[in-house]
Amino acid sequence: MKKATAALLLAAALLSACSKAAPAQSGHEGMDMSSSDHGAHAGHEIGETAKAAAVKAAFSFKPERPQAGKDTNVSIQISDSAGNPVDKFDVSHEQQMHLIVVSKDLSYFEHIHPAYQGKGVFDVTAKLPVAGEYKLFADFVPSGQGSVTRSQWVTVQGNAPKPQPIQPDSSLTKTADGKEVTLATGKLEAGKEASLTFTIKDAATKQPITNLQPYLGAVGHVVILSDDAEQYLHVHPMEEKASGPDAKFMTTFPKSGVYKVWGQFQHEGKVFTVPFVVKVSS
Ligand SMILES: [Cu+2]
Repeated sequence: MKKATAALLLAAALLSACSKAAPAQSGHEGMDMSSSDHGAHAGHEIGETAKAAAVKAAFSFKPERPQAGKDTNVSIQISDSAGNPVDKFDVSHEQQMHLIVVSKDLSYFEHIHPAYQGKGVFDVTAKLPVAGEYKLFADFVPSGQGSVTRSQWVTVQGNAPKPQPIQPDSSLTKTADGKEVTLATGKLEAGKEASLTFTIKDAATKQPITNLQPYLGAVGHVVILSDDAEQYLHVHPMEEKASGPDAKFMTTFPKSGVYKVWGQFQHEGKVFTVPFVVKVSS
């Protein structure tokens, strides 16, 4: 009798554990950062070479449970399929690693550059402004292996603000830091090459800006995420040496759905970021 009860309890415990695990697996890689293999099973991006696909990234945070608005140290250990540190990285767009940090609702976006510390470890201080879930994307190039992207969810403790809905923009003209930026796209279809052209004007005078400065070695940078933060695209301009008012990018959206697009440009020594939300049809 006692045994039967114990078995039943165990079965119940297993069941509840399973039902808890299921949404985390289908939704995202899980927010519990205590486990170290999340980076590894975040999956490799389309187009990665076989060798690059075996590259693992283990993210760790200090403090282990990041606090809203406080400095969080993010450390990323890169290793190969055998678990040995990868210690040679190519510089891509002036940096050995690009790290994109977004909140789950994509209302928060940060693009920072972890510094290489040796032995496969990159390090950076990030600020996660409010409670809630965040996803980090590390972009890097292990020498001779092509570009790699690895991601990790992390939770900032506390009462998270209500997520902001991600809805396609009715107008693709935005103002940021005194610039008026218009995004022109052709028809956006999943799996087909799409062009994204940003045209930048002075918001006050409406004069085209023709002296954009190189930002990370190019006229601009574009990061694109699907609304569930599963599809990540880092796009570089067609003509890196352009200086405005147009900056043209080409990319291919892997699936249909809603995507957020951040364009980043530099003018008079200051980087500005303009977000757009677009819909990609099937
Ligand atoms: Cu970067």
